[in-house]
Amino acid sequence: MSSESSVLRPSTSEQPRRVRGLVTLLLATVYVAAVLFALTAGVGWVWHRVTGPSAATTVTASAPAVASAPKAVTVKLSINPPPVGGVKVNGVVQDAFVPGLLTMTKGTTYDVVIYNYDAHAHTWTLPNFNINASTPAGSASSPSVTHFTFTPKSTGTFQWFCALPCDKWSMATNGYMRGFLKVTA
Ligand SMILES: [Cu+2]
Repeated sequence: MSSESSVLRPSTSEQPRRVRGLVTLLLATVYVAAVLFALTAGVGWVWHRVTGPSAATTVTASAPAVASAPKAVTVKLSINPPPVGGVKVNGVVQDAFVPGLLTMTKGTTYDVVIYNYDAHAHTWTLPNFNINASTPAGSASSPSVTHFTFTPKSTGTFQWFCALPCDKWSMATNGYMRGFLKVTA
C-alpha cells in the first residue's frame, strides 16, 4: 500500500502538471490559429480593398475619358487614282496626290490615309510638322495603304512634297507631287 501510494503520489502530482502543459499547448495552438486567421482575414480584406474597389474606380474613371476624347477626322489622299492613273494635264498623265491642296483646322486631330495606286513609292513629307510618310508601291487594283495621325498646332500655309524622285514636272508643280497644307484657326 505504502509502496503503491508512494508510486502514485508522484504520478498524481505530475498529472496536473501534464494537464496544465496540455492546456497551455492547446491554448497556444488556439492562439496561433487565431492569430493566423486574423492575419489571413486582414490580408484578405486589404487585398479586397486594394484590388476590388480600385479596379472598379479605374474602369469608371477611364470610361468618360475615352468618351470625351476628340474623334480624329479622316482625310483620304490618293496617288495616281484610277481610271486615269494620275492627273491629265495638256494631254499628259502626271503623277499626283489627289487632293494636292489641303485645308485643316488648328487643334483638330486628323487621321490621314494615303492610297497609292502607283507602281512606284512616294512620300508625303511635311517638315513643319515632322511628317515623312512613305507610301509603298501599289497598283490600280490593289493600292498600298499608309496611315498617320497628327494635330496641326500652328496656323499658316505649309509646303508638303514627295521626297522620292518621280515625275519631274509633278515634283516641281504645286498640287501634284508637292503642294500646300493650309491650317486655319
Ligand atoms: Cu513622288
